Amino acid sequence: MKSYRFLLIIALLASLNAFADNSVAPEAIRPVPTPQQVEWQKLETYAFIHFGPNTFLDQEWGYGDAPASSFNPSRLDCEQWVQTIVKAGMKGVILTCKHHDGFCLWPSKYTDYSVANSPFKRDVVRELSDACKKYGIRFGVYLSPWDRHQASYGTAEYITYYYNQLEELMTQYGDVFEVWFDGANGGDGWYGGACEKREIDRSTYYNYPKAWGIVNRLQPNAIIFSDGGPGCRWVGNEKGYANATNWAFVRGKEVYPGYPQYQELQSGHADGDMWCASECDTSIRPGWFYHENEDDKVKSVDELTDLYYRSVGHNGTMLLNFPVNREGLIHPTDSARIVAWHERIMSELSDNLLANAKFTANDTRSKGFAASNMGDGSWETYWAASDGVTCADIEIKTKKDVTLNCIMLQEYIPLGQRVKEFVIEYKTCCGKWVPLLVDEETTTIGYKRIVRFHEKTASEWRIRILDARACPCINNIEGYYIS
Ligand code: FUL
Repeated sequence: MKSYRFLLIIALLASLNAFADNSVAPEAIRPVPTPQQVEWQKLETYAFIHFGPNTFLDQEWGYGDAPASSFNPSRLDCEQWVQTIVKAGMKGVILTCKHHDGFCLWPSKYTDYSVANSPFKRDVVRELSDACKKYGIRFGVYLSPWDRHQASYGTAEYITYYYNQLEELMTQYGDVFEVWFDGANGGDGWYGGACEKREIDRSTYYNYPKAWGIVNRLQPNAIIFSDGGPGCRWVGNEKGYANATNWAFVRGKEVYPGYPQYQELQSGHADGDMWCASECDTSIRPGWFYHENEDDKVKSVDELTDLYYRSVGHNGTMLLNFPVNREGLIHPTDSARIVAWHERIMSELSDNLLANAKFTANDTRSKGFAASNMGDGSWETYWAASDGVTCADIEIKTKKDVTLNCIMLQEYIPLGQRVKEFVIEYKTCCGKWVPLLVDEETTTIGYKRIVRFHEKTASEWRIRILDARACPCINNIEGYYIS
């Protein structure tokens, strides 16, 4: 058995280039993420903004018949949005450039139904993308395929219109980190566009592969969101959480925007062949758009904190919506709430009580670690078991007793998501290993798994990996006490 101080020594040796030997790295197990998907998942939290005529008409799904003059914010300030988002520790923002009502927040040259014909006139997409550049966060685009304004909706002409608008957004506003393809398309009895009878088959009408081709060509680093990716997937609910068991893959040929078995997306497909991690979207208020009567219904810090642990802590990302109000600002209650939430998360996860612990494993690869060349001259290190070993124990010893009620685990995902089942134990004073009391299943880990449990005090802990798709590769273990 090899003993080492987990990441510390590994990082030290890596920096000395003492083991720049790729032969120690396990083989990847498919599916694997692209480097862009890995970077995207590391963003962890980012914001959504819903804003448009609905804001002024107290609606959620506008019919596309509101006059452009209804859009008239009195003191819009995209920097105020971005400052709030930055203070909340979030790394990007996605704007509803066009929602289902078809109104465009930029002066699209393909329609007169846009800000250009509103009393407001200004290009909101420009102002937000500029603010993102100024404050160093990512900018993303939501462009609803479903359009209830365009008379051509339902015909091939609309598809050309949609692609043209996508091109405008992909070329005129700098780098885009994510493009949101909303699967919503009305329900039974809903009409799509001004003249459309509900006859389209959304799985073929939009020719999504072609739309995704436009994104790939013009914004090769952008992550494409839809129910089934290909970049990241909807989590199958709009409540902002993923299941504890959560695979970052789906059966690629099966899932499409509007996928009827969408509840499966809460856990992904264990036998999936396409990497497609989950994005957990929800709104800080009940609605996506602003409604004055929801000013006292903003999610509490407790609720938001719980959602963080069940999204980021369940191997997903957290996409939290702010309904910008009629002034064109994030409401002060929402700003204060999200900043308080960020402070709470920061304080709960700031003191890693396992930072100086000693980690040992009952199986390791020959050199006690593995290193992968990132292709840009840098190396990433992680603990990995020998090839063929799919259960292994990692023991953790602290110098003194510590009280923990939370452990964070991370897999080295560039080589695939591996762990299928694990249990966390502590050693009692009589030397007996006892499992911690966890209120949810301990199955998958993925990019990040945060396990909260009933607190225990001990100086010896262990992570028992009971089953994995291939030898486990773990690159981080931290422990916290959340008071
Ligand atoms: C849904 C839409 O119908 C809602 O209005 C909202 O935009 C949400 C994020 O996605 O599918």
